[in-house]
Amino acid sequence: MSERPEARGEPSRQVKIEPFKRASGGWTSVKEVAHALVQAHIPLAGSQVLMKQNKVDGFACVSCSWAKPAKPHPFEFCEHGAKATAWELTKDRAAPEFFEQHSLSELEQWSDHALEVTGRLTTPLRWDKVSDRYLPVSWQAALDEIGHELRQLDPAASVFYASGRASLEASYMWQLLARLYGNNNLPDSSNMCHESTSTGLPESLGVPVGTVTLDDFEHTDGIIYLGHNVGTNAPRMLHSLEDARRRGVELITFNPLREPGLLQFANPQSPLEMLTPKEVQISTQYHQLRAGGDLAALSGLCKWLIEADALDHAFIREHTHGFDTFAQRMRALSWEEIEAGCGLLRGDLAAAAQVLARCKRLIAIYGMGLTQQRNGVLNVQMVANLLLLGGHMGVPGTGILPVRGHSNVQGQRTVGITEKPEKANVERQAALYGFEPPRRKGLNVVEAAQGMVDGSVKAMVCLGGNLLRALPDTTRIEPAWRRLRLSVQVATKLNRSHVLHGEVAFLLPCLGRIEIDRQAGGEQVVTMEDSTGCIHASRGQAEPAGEQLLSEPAIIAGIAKATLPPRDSVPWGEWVADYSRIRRQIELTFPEIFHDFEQRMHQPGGFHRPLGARHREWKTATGKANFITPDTLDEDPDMPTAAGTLRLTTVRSFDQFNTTVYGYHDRYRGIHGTRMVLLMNTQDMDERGLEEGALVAAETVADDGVQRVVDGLRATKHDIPRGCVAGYYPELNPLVPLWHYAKGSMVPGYKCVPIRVTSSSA
Ligand SMILES: Nc1nc2c(c(=O)[nH]1)N[C@H]1C(S)=C(S)[C@@H](COP(=O)(O)OP(=O)(O)OC[C@H]3O[C@@H](n4cnc5c(=O)[nH]c(N)nc54)[C@H](O)[C@@H]3O)O[C@H]1N2
Ligand SMILES: Nc1nc2c(c(=O)[nH]1)N[C@H]1C(S)=C(S)[C@@H](COP(=O)(O)OP(=O)(O)OC[C@H]3O[C@@H](n4cnc5c(=O)[nH]c(N)nc54)[C@H](O)[C@@H]3O)O[C@H]1N2
Ligand SMILES: [Mo]
Repeated sequence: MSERPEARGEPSRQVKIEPFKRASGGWTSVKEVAHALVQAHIPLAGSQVLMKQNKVDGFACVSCSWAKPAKPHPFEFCEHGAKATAWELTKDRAAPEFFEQHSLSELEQWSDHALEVTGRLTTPLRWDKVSDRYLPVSWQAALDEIGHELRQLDPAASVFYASGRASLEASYMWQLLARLYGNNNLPDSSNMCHESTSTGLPESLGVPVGTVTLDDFEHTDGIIYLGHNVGTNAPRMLHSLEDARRRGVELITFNPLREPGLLQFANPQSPLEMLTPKEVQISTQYHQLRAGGDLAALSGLCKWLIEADALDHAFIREHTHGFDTFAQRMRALSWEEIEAGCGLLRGDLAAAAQVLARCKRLIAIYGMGLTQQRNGVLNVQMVANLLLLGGHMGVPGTGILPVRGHSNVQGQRTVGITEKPEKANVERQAALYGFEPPRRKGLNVVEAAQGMVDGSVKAMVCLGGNLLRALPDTTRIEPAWRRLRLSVQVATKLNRSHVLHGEVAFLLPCLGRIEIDRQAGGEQVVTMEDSTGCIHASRGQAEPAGEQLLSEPAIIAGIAKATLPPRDSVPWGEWVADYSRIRRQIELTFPEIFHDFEQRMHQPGGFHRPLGARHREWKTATGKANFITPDTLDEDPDMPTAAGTLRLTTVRSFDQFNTTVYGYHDRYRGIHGTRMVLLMNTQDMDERGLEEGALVAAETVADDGVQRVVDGLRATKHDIPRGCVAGYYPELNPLVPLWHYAKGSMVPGYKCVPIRVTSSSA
């Protein structure tokens, strides 16, 4: 099956592709903010809500998970944050009249952008088979029927998915609902994102999350930056990078694409720079390795450091385990295999290693380029190895920083949303609530998808997200999704995971985080955890998008009451009336992290969760930080060697938040008016006789008997290493086989998929 290049419900657009020449940020960003507000029909005068973004007593941005400083800038938001705010506060509504006019089979033809741009959902909806429409239903009737359906099913056949936006309060209730119901089927977006981190780091460092805080940026003298597009996906972090660079900190980047945010930055929020736009060079070295080449590149760096004896011997002796085996393996590697593995020259790696050797305090930062690989767990552990060689852990200015995705994805795991019961303090929950929690490991995202395909999963209950578009193998998952008995979606905006649905289907509208959440006990505050392990409060500021919207905690409580027998120890209604009661339960369940929760959450900048590795206390099996010796340099053990095979990496554009497509301008990559592109190396295009803009199809190279094709892509010359191509997520997800996931973490290998380019039949 192939994807349609254009979809209904969209005006035709002019396609323009041109190189981006300026620094990222700057005046364009400011104009874009205004444009986003106007487009969402938000008067500029009403944009004072933005002044509360990421502020003490304000709300935490719903876009990325970057830290919120204790002393915020006057405008503590970026262009994307402003866009995300405008997207949530839009005056447009997908009200019952809209659903009256459009059947779901018609809406199936609409693009992701066209669906979401219809506006906020306002009423609980139930799919009506006869008219093939979502029709309004009362909350009580919806909840009763959902409860009835869930009670009929074997708990093993139901899945409770969470995208990473819901608060700690909602997340805690969500995991308790699943466990009281009888399963650990609690996959979340982390399974497609930083699960490689949560799997790799506990073994290496005894922590499941990053160790770097904002303060560390002030004390470091070197940064290694791998597989993350900061200018697009965590722009506020550019403040920290900019400050560090002004102090002369070296910043070495490894990325197959030359991302402008990592090259130059003009701070659009600094009035001085607006007048005299002085750009800061962000990367002092930029290495365009081939997709999937990080294991080899990191091994090259480690080999150089070991052979040059640029090591912190005292630290290695006192604090680590496994160094000799690791060093031996690194020494034994040949430069030829390293060069072949990463596509970089020995000299390039040596130049980078020389800088690392000089750094007294080094921070390593990484994103999806490392985790969404078949050896994603090993990638993460190699980053830890590199830091351990120089003792860059547990003193100010050092550490590892996985840049998380959704604004509370890290926190959801912290309060128990995980398919692994041993990570959720279930014993304490058993004692608190007097029940026997399920002990069998639940389903992660890939396993849930496999379950849908083989028919063993019958119900998908989703707290946000757009799983159907986020998952790999779209064309195999879609028919499976339609075979579900029950699909329940708690959401703010319409997306494809709602338009396709199960036999019994509900779409339940919820409040967004920016909205005022009024309950019986008054206006409520919620909490979340950012990428630096910092937990802080967020208070909604805007009037709700509709009278019928319920908060996520209220909806979860409603589903729980309709599904589970009453239990005195779990007074769902009282918890919803006053969220501090939920926080009390979180504190009782996870006291080490959340003691004195209610007092500490309001501190400016929030409070940090305790992490042993931050002070060289190693909660690992050996009691030390462990060097993990890689058994391979290959990103992908199954990478086909057939001639003409290219490595496809799927990335985000400047104009999207995951599956939410705001628009069609990937400003920094100079691609406008379309997302159906394949960014190719000039020689790879010439070799295939492709002219600029030629329409092609991409086909996955795999021998599992399934044909995976996306047709109607425009081949476009781009600065990318030979043998690699790039394109957009989620349009290219039909090319990613469901079994193409990381060893150990099962994160789909979205960043290195073997494809070939064939002629288009579009
Ligand atoms: N505005 C905005 N912000 C976001 C999001 C969004 O969609 N829009 N999404 C949020 C979420 S959930 C997440 S997880 C994060 C994602 O943030 P990122 O981790 O930046 O995600 P991607 O856009 O997928 O880009 C990954 C980067 O890795 C590079 N890359 C690709 N393959 C490789 C490789 O093999 N090796 C190396 N070293 N690099 C590689 C790509 O060129 C790209 O620069 O951002 C979060 N923030
Ligand atoms: N090929 C490829 N695929 C990928 C990736 C990739 O890099 N490449 N990245 C993966 C990653 S890192 C991630 S995190 C996943 C993302 O996967 P998901 O988290 O499942 O998807 P999102 O696009 O973030 O979800 C968007 C929807 O969330 C709903 N929503 C927004 N705000 C709220 C809210 O406050 N409450 C509720 N209940 N709903 C809300 C809206 O209805 C919106 O349509 O995709 C993964 N898929
Ligand atoms: Mo993510």
